Amino acid sequence: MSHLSTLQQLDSKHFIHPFTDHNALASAKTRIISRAQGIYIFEQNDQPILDAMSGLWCCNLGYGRTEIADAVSAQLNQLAFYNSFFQCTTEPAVLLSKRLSDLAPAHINTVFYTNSGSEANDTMIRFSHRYWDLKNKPNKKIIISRKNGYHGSTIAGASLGGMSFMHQQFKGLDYIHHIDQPYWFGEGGDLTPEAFGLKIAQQLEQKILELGVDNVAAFVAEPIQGAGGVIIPPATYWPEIQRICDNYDILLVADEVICGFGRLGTAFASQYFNIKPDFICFAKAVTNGYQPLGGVLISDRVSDVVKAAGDDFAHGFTYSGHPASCAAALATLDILEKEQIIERVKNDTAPYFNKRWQQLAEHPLVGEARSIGMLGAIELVQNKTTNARFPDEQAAGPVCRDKCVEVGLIMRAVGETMVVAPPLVISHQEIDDLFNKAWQALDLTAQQLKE
Ligand code: PXG
Repeated sequence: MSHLSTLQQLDSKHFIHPFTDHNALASAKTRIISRAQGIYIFEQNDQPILDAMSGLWCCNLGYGRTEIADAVSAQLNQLAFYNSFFQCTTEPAVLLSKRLSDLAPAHINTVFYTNSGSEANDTMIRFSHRYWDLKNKPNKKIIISRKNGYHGSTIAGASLGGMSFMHQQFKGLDYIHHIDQPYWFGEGGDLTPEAFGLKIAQQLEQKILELGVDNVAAFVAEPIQGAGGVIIPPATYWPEIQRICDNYDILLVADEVICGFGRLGTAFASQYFNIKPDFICFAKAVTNGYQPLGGVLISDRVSDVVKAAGDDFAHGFTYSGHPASCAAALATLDILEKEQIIERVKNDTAPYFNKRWQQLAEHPLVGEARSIGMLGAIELVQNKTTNARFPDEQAAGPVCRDKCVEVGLIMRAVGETMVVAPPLVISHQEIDDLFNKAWQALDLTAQQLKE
């Protein structure tokens, strides 16, 4: 038996994968990725596959970044671990806190570290509750989030998330409430995008009034929904959300686990949309995916109150501010700065990517091609005039995903929406490669669905 088959057998027997149908996996066999360079990943057979999902929305600087690997290695050799409890810390954790504060909007100057985006969202709930308790408003405990949002898979993260298929498998927290998503293509009906954006944002106001303003702590949303299908809200949406949060004194949380660190050509999407969140949740690209690290950036108005409380904020993880993860993040931020990646995305890479991506709208299978920064989505439809979908038994998304792999491209299928988040360092030529492969995969998908 080949080494590959042995690994696949062991995998099938011993490894429960996240978000995976194991019957389907057993018949398909796991694909084992063995190496990667630049924006390409390789399986055992050595065919390059263009990774238009940056790992899982995280390897924004591409693969093979020896500077990050070396920084982690040097830190592990000098001090592999020490905690940041009990009035201790380590140098990388301190330096990273300063760097992240500088990168964040001006009203944000402190950070709390976690190991993941899910824990970042748990942490922002802990901070929200603590803040309102300290402000003598102990009833403010409710968090409002959105249907089809994604905020992770801990109990709090999954409760915040609005994925109905996840809620069917566990009991969510009862103090989390959901409003609709600003998904114009799917749910906009006859409204213009602007009118729809306003209407959906105003659901927040209605929900606050329904639940009682004295009971609501915070509203959380991804600036652009990632896992939900790269849903770009109409231009009217974010200004109205900000107005409502200001008006009712509700904490605003931007979950930037996907949007942060240059994805939209700004350090954070909050700067792109000109919103003023009280918390920014981050993870993923902060280390270019090289080490697990997440956290919450906290506004001065919240952190001043929590710091001044006079007793412990009783929250933390063993690995909050792990020195090797912080060293990876520092090396990542060094590259972002040295190679001027955020500016390049804004002025060059994203405009070119957007131009090419929009051309996919001409394909017979595509009802809409939308993009912003270095995020793109296409809606697969059976009928381009009416935007009618394929019937369930024909579902185009999974077919298209497989066809992409066949032609050497990783795109993610979110139902009937294909999404990409390519590495920010992708060149024009590689964007052309991405476009050509996507078109080819769409042709093959159309052909298979016809048969
Ligand atoms: N918030 C957002 C906005 C995310 O996208 C998390 C929180 C949770 O982060 P952790 O590190 O706990 O996974 C995420 C994660 C997908 C997919 O299929 C997306 C994520 C994770 C796994 C799969 O698109 N996003």
